[in-house]
Amino acid sequence: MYASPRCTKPLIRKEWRTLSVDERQSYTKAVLCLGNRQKAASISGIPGLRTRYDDFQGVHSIQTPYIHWVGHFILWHRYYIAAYEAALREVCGYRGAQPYWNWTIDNASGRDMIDWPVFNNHSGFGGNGPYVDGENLFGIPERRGGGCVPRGPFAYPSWTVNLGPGASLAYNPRCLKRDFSRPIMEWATNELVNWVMNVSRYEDFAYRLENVPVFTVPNVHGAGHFGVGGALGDLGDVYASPGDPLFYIHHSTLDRMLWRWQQRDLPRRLFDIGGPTIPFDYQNLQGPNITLGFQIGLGDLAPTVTLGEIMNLQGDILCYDYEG
Ligand SMILES: [Cu+2]
Repeated sequence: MYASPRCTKPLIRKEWRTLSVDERQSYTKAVLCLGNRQKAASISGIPGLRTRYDDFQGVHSIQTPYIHWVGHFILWHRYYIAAYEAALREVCGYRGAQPYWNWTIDNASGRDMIDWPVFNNHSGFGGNGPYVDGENLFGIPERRGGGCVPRGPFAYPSWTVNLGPGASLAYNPRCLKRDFSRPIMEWATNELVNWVMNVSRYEDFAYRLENVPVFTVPNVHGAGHFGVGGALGDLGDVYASPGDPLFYIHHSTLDRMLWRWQQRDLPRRLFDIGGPTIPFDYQNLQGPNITLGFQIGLGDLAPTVTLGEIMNLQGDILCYDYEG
């Protein structure tokens, strides 16, 4: 009853392991298409862009200082993923919806990370890189990789990460790297998910989702980034992390958490918003909180919208839902 008349057939986003092998491969093929088919770069001012996939990584990179540890963190990424999903469908003929990766199921399974469905070489995103020695600035525990992902659809050179590392926007094609850390990945439990969701105000939900950026306090967002990216992998690079296609299935899970939380009291939570406009300014010493009228953009990838316009997954702008 809260759906817009413009959204009659929402795309249904499913958990990765519930897709058939064919469906999984059609998704990774579409990602490869975005990354490999040379397309005119559509974002101006980023010299390193070569592909449509790079457009997304580039937009994330230039906005990184403004979209993390702010009230709109999860909503910016909601809109970003929806634009990515649309590009997979419109540019690469993908017929499905953006999948999500429920890591709590894998953690509860007790299986080795390398045996998890998302890391399968044939029907997933490939696995860890081989162990290489390297600087471990944050002291990521039990890092196990760091080298180039050797097999699967995103092995070099069929897949290249073109931007980064860090905030660099120069063309710097290189292999995709992963550096698994089981203890960090294991943060992502049902218990932690429930802790994030067990609040009544959006502001508190948003805070708990990101939590403080230290490696002694668990948080679900960091679990996916640093559990897979570790110290040397791309997913652990705050700016360049969308260079690893896993970024999008990880972040979809966070978006699903927000939607599930909103659905517990939809009439109120379609309109409840808060949290700082300036990173870490939770006391509002430097600026106000966000409001429903706060605008976010994705450069040339999609029109600028207000947060109020993307609160509803079945509104005038977005049109999708989550299964499971
Ligand atoms: Cu991000």
